[in-house]
Amino acid sequence: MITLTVDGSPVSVPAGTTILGAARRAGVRIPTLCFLKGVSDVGSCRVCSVEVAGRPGLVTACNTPVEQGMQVSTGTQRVVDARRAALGLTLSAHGLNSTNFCFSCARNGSCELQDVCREVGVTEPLLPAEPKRKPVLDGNPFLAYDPNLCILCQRCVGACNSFARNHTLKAAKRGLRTTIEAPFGPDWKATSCESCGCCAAACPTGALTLKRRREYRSWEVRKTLTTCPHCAVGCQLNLVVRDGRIVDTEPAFGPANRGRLCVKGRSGSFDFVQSPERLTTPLVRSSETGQLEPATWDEALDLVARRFSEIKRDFGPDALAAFACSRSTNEDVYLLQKMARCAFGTNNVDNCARVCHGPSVAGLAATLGSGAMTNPIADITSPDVDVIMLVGSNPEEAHPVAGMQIRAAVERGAKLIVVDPRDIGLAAQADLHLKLRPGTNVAFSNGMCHVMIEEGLLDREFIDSRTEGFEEFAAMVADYTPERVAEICRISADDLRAAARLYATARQAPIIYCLGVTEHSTGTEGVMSMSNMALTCGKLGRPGCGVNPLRGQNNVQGACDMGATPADLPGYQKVADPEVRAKFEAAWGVKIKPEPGLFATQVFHAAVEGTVRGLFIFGEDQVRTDPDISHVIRGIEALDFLVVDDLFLTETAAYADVVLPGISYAEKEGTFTNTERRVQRVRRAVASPGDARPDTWIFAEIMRRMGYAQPDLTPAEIMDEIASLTPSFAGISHARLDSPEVAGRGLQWPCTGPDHPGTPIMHVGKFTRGRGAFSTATYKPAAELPDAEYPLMLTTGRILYHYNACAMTSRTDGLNEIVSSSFVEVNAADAASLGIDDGGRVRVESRRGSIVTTARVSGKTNPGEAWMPFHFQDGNANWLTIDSLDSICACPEYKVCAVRLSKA
Ligand SMILES: Nc1nc2c(c(=O)[nH]1)N[C@H]1C(S)=C(S)[C@@H](COP(=O)(O)OP(=O)(O)OC[C@H]3O[C@@H](n4cnc5c(=O)[nH]c(N)nc54)[C@H](O)[C@@H]3O)O[C@H]1N2
Ligand SMILES: Nc1nc2c(c(=O)[nH]1)N[C@H]1C(S)=C(S)[C@@H](COP(=O)(O)OP(=O)(O)OC[C@H]3O[C@@H](n4cnc5c(=O)[nH]c(N)nc54)[C@H](O)[C@@H]3O)O[C@H]1N2
Ligand code: SF4
Ligand code: SF4
Ligand code: SF4
Ligand SMILES: [Mo]
Repeated sequence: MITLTVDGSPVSVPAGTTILGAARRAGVRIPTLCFLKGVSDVGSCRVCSVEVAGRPGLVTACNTPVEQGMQVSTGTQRVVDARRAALGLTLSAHGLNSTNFCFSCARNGSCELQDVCREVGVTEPLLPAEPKRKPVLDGNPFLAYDPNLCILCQRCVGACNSFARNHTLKAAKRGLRTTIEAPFGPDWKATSCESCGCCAAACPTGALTLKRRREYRSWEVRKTLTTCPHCAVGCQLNLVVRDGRIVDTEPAFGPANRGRLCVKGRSGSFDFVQSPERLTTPLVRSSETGQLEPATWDEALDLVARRFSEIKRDFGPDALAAFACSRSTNEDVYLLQKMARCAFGTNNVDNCARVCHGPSVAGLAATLGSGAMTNPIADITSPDVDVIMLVGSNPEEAHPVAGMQIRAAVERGAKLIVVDPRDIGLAAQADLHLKLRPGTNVAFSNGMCHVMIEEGLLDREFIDSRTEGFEEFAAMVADYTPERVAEICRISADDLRAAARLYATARQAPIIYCLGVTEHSTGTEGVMSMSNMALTCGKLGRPGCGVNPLRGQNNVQGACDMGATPADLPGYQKVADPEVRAKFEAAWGVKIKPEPGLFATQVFHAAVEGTVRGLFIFGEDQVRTDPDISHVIRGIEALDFLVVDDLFLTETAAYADVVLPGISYAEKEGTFTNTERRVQRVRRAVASPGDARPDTWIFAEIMRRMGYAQPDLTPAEIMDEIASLTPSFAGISHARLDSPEVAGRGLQWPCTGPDHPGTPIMHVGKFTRGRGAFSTATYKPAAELPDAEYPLMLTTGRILYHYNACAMTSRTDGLNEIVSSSFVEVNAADAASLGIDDGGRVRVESRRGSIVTTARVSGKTNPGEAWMPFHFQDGNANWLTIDSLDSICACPEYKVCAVRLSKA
């Protein structure tokens, strides 16, 4: 600790604290302008200048560290004069003149330059403003840079470099002048800018802004704190509302994002809410026209209840099934599964985790006892982490705010191992990139463990005290010599050895993985292999370690936690367990079947066979997102009765007998659970459109009309019911989440009582299942390998700017402007031999279907391998993908199928 005085008051602070920090601690306010905590402390504006006894010149408080015995004065005449002069100069650079004044500026009223000038009492520029106007750069769909208003404080540069870690913005020297090189001109697309807007959020003036900022003034709006509706990072943001319309977003300081947002959260999270294409009234298929026609809620709900009841009576409850929406709240999902179990009477209920991280739930439960991310994002990207191993995960595009924090960890010195068949962005920063053949993860990780065991890099004490099954496992991996694995995975044996050494010898090293591991016919085995690596070298139950699936949808963790799965009631309590059933039967007043229901991916097969006849789809678009679309359509057409509850008339909804308009996250109260098991609040910011109704209201109405007396409960009351039945949620309530104690950090389950603080790191001291279990899964090739007829291996995935079937992101024009149509990435060698040019149209065919799309020729994939996103309907990859399913939990093999390419 260092003791100093600020304006005569003594204060003690840790070494390394700045004068500004010490003054704040002492309760002394020093005005600042260019300073932004954690983002920028270049000291360029000199507004924070202070006097230090014994030093000739003034020093900038924001970046000068304290020293023992320092005497700081913040209000002497010399300081005040200097501060006013500095601000006067800044105001001159700000270029206010007859064509350019505060009234016309987007930030008028929320400008930090205005604020600090008022505080310091500066009203005039020191020098006359330059008359010459520089052009405004506004080629980017979301962002604009007006150099005339720029005060060269460099906060934007700091935000891009140290916050977004994207290094797109630069401060350059032109002679004596500093200039900001902001790439928002006509050729902005050629830069690495991700349009995240972190720079605009940091700019204190109206120089670098979101264009939409021009449309409102700060005094006209109110803000609602909520959770991003896209990916499972769970960024906290404010929806900015004027006159009942969302006009903007602002980042909040949530535990996972700490002030950051990506382009989808910042700019893609509200246009869909107020899109004119939203469903506003129930639709019922007319027996006369065969078309979906508007209907009243009574007509629609009575029909739904009558048809489902008839199917139940004639074919039994298991002829019904329901799919839950992982984009919606925990409270919605809980009630949906309750509808399936209490009104339908079936365990045929599932959610999109089936096609996504179902293998994580199953594989981690089998090896560790709990199917969730073991450590928080801040922990696995902290400065203490030595090595990050990223397997089949592209966080810069799919979990961008986690990606920013991974980039930061790597820039701070963490080593990075990327295990991915493609040159994802992070591969360029990797110390080792194992560009393995898709579908070979189990061989890779068996090889890793082989090397760890062979070279004595294992943690014997951890293995002995905390795991079981090691001897059998070690015997199995003995066959996976680096040379054999290198051949299977098409990587170098030396790289494999190097990766094993790097990972095993690190003190803190998390495995972060995603769909490159799960979406395979051997996905669950792939996940168990991730556990094997961590168990072998004792990297579990400790900070900065663990096995960390980045979950996909904003609330897919929650959808699984809430029991929208065929074998589990809420909190992974097994339907097969008589005690569990007895508890729920007593609470719900119904009998629950002991047999697990069908997996979602089995339901369309069952429909074709005639065993499932009625289906309720809540917020999923399988006709775009399930593998082998032709098969999905056959299943859907075979159903007697299909109900879709969505925000939009999706491809799937177009096949429905009844379409029900639900409401979006911005129109409801509730909670989402992010990938860190963190339950966070979702809050109503605006009214819902037309006659759209809360999804919970819809489910309760159907339940009642089918004869189950479900009371109308508020989302807070539903959470209380969840807590009363689910030990791991027992301490969670809306009241507690809104309380000052918890607000802003949420609660990470397990949270077993009202005083339980939640659980940031799992498996500390003991695994949820007792001992960690090694898996002895051996490598099995993917279900469909390339052959003479279909010689290329196709793998599919995501890009930054669009989300799944684009139901939501396609309503934002700026995102569509950046990219809005399908493409396939082909290796240059394959393209050359097929006569395919970059940008040319190509036909892609598999045994299941054929599409035409645009070729992107590069070296991103290996020869013999192609990659495409599945977002775009103009060439949807899912006409091609195969519905071969994971043998344990029925996840489809989206990541491998065989195709052929030809010039179209
Ligand atoms: N922008 C955006 N973000 C999203 C989504 C979105 O649609 N758009 N969707 C959300 C959802 S639902 C999910 S589940 C997540 C998914 O997030 P991710 O899983 O990160 O995304 P993907 O692009 O599907 O696949 C990740 C990587 O797996 C690699 N891969 C393919 N096959 C293999 C293999 O056999 N082995 C290995 N090691 N790697 C392989 C691919 O090359 C790819 O880089 O993203 C979420 N976030
Ligand atoms: N080829 C290929 N295909 C894939 C994948 C892949 O990697 N490759 N990934 C798979 C994965 S991981 C996933 S998760 C699936 C995703 O597949 P889906 O779940 O089918 O895709 P989404 O586009 O997220 O669909 C969500 C729907 O919910 C609606 N919705 C959102 N919020 C609400 C709400 O509050 N209430 C109501 N009623 N509706 C709401 C939206 O309008 C949208 O139509 O796609 C899978 N498909
Ligand atoms: S939008 Fe994001 S990536 Fe682009 S310049 Fe700004 S901070 Fe950098
Ligand atoms: S654009 Fe804004 S943040 Fe960047 S240097 Fe100019 S005034 Fe500062
Ligand atoms: S990283 Fe995910 S949660 Fe965060 S703003 Fe982007 S899409 Fe939303
Ligand atoms: Mo997903």
